[in-house]
Amino acid sequence: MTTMLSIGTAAVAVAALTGSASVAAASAHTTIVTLKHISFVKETVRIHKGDKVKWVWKDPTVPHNVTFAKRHSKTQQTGIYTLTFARSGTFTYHCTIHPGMNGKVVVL
Ligand SMILES: [Cu+2]
Repeated sequence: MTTMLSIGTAAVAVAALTGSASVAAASAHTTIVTLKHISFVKETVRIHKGDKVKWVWKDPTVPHNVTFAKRHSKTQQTGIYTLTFARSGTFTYHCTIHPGMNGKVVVL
């Protein structure tokens, strides 16, 4: 009885250690932009070189896309799209379906 109990405790300790190790490995930041009410929220995000932006679709009945000059997501109603920004600069994007639905990523 006592032996079984201590094995269980050891297993929990190992799981906790693994969890904290994977958090430490993720050094780049991810900024989330939501597609909601036919707009990008937030419209302008500021990040650093090597960081990611993750767009999350939350307008369930309206399709959108994220379109940059050189890259674009697919048009969809739910899902995500992630890009890593390796160079500094200001990158504007828009949704090709909705005029005025614009966003900007400023990479410092
Ligand atoms: Cu749209």
